Amino acid sequence: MKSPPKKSPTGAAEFLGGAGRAQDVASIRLPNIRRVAFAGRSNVGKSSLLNALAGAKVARVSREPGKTRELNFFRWKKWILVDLPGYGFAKVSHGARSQWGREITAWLKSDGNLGLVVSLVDGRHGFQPLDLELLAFLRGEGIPCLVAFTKMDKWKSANQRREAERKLSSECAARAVTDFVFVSSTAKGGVAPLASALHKLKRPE
Ligand SMILES: Nc1nc2c(ncn2[C@@H]2O[C@H](COP(=O)(O)OP(=O)(O)OP(=O)(O)O)[C@@H](O)[C@H]2O)c(=O)[nH]1
Ligand SMILES: [Mg+2]
Repeated sequence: MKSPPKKSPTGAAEFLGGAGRAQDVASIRLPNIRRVAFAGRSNVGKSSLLNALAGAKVARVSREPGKTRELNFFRWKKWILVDLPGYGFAKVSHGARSQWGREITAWLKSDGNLGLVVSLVDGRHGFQPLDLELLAFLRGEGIPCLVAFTKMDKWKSANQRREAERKLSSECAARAVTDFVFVSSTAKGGVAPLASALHKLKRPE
């Protein structure tokens, strides 16, 4: 797919711009409303979840990891949704990977309007070391975080899914993670838990 459309067909979500570096974000004139950022390993489903939430294919999705290379900003309702490049992408050099990490953390630290980071974790694998690093960073910075376990449609039966949810819930308990949801971008209604969590966010002062 080429560059994201300026507006979704329904007009519900609007692409505001993308930045390869934290310092370039300032050149995108972002409205003074809360940002909700989607962070997680490459291919975990960040762009898909953003699209499912907004009800429009505004962010680029790919089977190939490493699709999102910029911080992409979308206006949706009263929020700015931020699609972040993924971390842990094996095909890029170590230097490029740490550069990405630096850019993302620099932006997360500097954006005064950041309301929430949705930390996406593949529901089939649970927390990986880089996910735990992100959580530790967010905690250290006092940035509110909601863990979203993704691809929950991949379980073959309701029983398997229930068992997976039980295991993931205890992983959360072990790590003192209290805010988490189970989502699927492909299942109809699979993002309802995320939407309701967002609606509970405090409005900007
Ligand atoms: N079954 C299933 N597949 C999903 C789901 N979410 C994403 N996918 C698939 O996973 C792949 C990666 O999705 P993306 O949304 O591009 O992932 P990303 O985290 O934005 O990836 P990068 O931009 O590369 O970091 C695509 O093939 C999606 O169709 C889901 O909830 N269920
Ligand atoms: Mg992406």
